[in-house]
Amino acid sequence: MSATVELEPGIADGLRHAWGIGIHANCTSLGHGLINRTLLVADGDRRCVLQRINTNVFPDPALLMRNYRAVTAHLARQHAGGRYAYSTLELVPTSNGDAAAVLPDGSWWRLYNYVADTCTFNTADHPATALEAGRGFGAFAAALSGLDASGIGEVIPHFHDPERRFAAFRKALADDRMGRAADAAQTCAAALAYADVLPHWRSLLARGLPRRITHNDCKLNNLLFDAVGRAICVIDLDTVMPGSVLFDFGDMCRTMLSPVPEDSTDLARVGVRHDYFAALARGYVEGSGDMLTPLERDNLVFGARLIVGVIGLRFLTDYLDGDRYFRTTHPGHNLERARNQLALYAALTAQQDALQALVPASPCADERA
Ligand code: GN1
Ligand code: MG
Repeated sequence: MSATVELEPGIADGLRHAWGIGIHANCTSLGHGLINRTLLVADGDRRCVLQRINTNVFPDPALLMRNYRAVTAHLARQHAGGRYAYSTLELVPTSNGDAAAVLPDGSWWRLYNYVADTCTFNTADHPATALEAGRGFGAFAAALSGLDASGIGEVIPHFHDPERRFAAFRKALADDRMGRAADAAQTCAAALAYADVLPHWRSLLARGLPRRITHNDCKLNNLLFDAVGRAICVIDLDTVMPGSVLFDFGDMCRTMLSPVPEDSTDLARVGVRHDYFAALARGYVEGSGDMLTPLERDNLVFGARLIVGVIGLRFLTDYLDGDRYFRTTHPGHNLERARNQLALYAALTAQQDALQALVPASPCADERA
């Protein structure tokens, strides 16, 4: 059970006005997000999830909330029509009917339903979890394929763009503003190997890799499970925007193939479990129905390399830059995360062909070149 979090009086007042959250409400920290602040609010019998949006990371919170509304409304319609079997987050509007409350200090807050009797996992402990997660995120992607993309803005432009992430890393390394590059020399050398993925990425774009509305943060812990291990609800919809299924599949691989979490320093254990990959790929192909084109399906493992590498670069860039982006709990935390992810990237690279051979040949949508 997490400790009670005391809200500053100005914030508590603002939240009372916006949603009638009582002064006796009990707030505790929830989840493992590295960006937003998330609290579980228990107010009498009412339980809700309260989030403060990190406006350094999401500079246009109004756009973010418009997306959020469009996505949750679309998923709710799909669910009601029997086309999407999973639950959806439901925003609780403020007393003015707004999707979020902007408090006098400029902070942005939102409230949504708490999905009771569910839990999250940071790593998968059984291939059945990977199968279930693959199906859940696959169904989510398929459900979003019917959403009018013109209503969804890019909340963080170029979020998973490998070229830009690589360039940002090289700049941080050259600037070395905190004088940390020497400590991290070996990790930086490993990160430079990421240049290997760029030509193939460019070729996929040139060959018409579909741009779709994707989740863009498909970590295992962004899926709620019930007590018997069934996937119930996809959460953390902040980064839903135009992207590629390779990004989503990559994040799933990132958080389910290795037996240890992304910040484990036990690098000897970082690796790829083939039985988990087979289960995940099967689940994703099944869950997404006939959505995947052959180009997408044939590059799912490449997507894992792409995203694991991107996140390794982002952690390392943040370390070199003074830990200004990701929440850390101790000095060197981002460097530890980077080492872990770059070790996973190397394992995926070495095993790419064997893994891709495990992707089931599904009924694929026709190639749309
Ligand atoms: C961040 O806050 P959280 O944990 O949902 C990040 C993701 C990273 C992840 C690494 C907006 O997500 O891209 O994969 O940390 N989100 C943003 O754990 O940068
Ligand atoms: Mg997130």
